[in-house]
Amino acid sequence: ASKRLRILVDMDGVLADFEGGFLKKYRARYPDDPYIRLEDRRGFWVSAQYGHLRSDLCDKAISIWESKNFFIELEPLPGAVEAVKEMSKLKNTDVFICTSPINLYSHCPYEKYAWIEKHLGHDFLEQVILTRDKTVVSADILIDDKPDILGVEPNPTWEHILFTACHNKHLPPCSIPRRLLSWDDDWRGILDSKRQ
Ligand code: DGP
Repeated sequence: ASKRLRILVDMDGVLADFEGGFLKKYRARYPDDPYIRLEDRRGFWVSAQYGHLRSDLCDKAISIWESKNFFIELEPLPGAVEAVKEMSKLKNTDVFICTSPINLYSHCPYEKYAWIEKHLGHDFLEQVILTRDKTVVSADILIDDKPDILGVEPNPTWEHILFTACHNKHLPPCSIPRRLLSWDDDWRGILDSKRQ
């Protein structure tokens, strides 16, 4: 049996290298300030860890992703573009990109669309969902690197698959969702397990 599947794929940290892009631009802009190596990142919120390192670094971190061209210039994560294209070609499979833009809307929403057109093609713009609350979107699977995905819906329809990132790889395996370690991992097997 093969029921039709709807998959939500997050963008930053799953398709686009937010952490790598952030660190590169932060170090270029603030070469004399301390920084956090990717292997030392803990917690989803970059600004929180930078603020903890030194209080003025919170606003400096935020200034990086609030800058024009930050989101459009993010590199795709290894295998991401190929995997999503392949996933969307599977029969009985609908793939949507589900991403939360930052609230400073001058550049980020525009650049997210431009990134998707550039890397996945114009037709993929039909599949974009911009929302700050992913719990109200219905799907079978949400592939996302954020460990706690909360919103107004207490019982989202999707199963959260945690995409491994520098900030979440040390979380204890109990109490957290199933993982996808990278796009080389068995995402097809996870989809098949939901088709029943
Ligand atoms: P999503 O991955 O769709 O849940 O979107 C979360 C966005 O928040 C993404 O662009 C990364 C960004 N982000 C990472 N750290 C921070 C932070 O400390 N503050 C804010 N405002 N955004 C952050």
